Amino acid sequence: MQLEQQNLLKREKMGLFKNINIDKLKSGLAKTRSAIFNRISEAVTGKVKLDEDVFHELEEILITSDMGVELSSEIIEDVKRKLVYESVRNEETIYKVMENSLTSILENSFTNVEYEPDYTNFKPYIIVVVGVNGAGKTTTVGKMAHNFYQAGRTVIIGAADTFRAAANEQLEIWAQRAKVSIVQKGSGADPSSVVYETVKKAIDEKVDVVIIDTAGRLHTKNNLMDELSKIQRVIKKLLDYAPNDIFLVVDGSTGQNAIQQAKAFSKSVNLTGLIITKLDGTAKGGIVFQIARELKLKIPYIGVGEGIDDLQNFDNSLFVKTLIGSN
Ligand SMILES: Nc1nc2c(ncn2[C@@H]2O[C@H](COP(=O)(O)OP(=O)(O)OP(=O)(O)O)[C@@H](O)[C@H]2O)c(=O)[nH]1
Ligand SMILES: [Mg+2]
Repeated sequence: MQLEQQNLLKREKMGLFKNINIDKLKSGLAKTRSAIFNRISEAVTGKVKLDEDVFHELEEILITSDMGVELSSEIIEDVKRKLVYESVRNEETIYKVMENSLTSILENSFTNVEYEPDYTNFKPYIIVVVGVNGAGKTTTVGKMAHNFYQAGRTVIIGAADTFRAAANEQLEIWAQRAKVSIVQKGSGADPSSVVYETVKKAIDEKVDVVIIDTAGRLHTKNNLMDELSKIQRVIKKLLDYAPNDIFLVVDGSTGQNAIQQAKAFSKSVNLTGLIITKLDGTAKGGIVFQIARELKLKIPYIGVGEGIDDLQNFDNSLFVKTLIGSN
């Protein structure tokens, strides 16, 4: 048996592959974790009584991590209410109660926990990745392709960023790393034509997943946003159920702006989820809670580094545990 085929069988046996690595999450979220966890520890250690000053300090910590003024105050009120039922009110109890409060924010914001494309009913399953310049789209497409390949799926990447000359080369390198195929045309070609060819090839070759990379665009530029609507229409013409997912990639270190971007992109395409990247580079990972709460869009993945393995499946309770320490 060919080595490649053996590998494929091995990967298929693994079944539903989730890229969740607790150590990676921990190191990737270290900055936010220390901004929240270590500072809470400082705020409560040695305090005989948890008075208003302590709660005020806790609220400040949450605000500094970018959870927003309103949400932070709501969390602290919830923590206070929950603490009433705790017989021992020490540092450990504070963490437990906070973990509880933060997890429920995510749970109440979206029902998804486990993102898994429905390959059975939709083949090929089509994912389009959109976002402003430099958000991390191309990198995310490469990492996502790797995740699907690891799950034993066949993947084609469509290089619909025909705007920048270097974009093709960058995506091609990612396709090689992830061991998947790619469809590309010269720079300046109509992005929709690349999309058409990619989806057509996926149908002909019975490929499981298509991931389309698109050019970065300012969400305030109408003509560029129209181009995305056109891509969506072209896909639908070939497959009436598609695209299955349109993911907006947002840079986690840009804070509130992510929410504005999501609102603007939603006007041109039907966003189905958000991928928050570069959480490793920021101490303000609390933005994830604000984003989840305000947009109520699923978060299939988060980016916690530049490596191929650094696109981690998002899991509500694991995310909170990683930030608040009981992991
Ligand atoms: N630290 C870190 N860097 C990331 C992450 N995701 C992407 N990057 C980096 O962000 C930079 C921009 O990433 P790209 O993938 O090129 O972004 P893009 O959205 O495709 O950019 P345009 O196509 O120019 O709009 C690169 O240097 C990536 O390595 C992440 O999760 N963590
Ligand atoms: Mg790109």
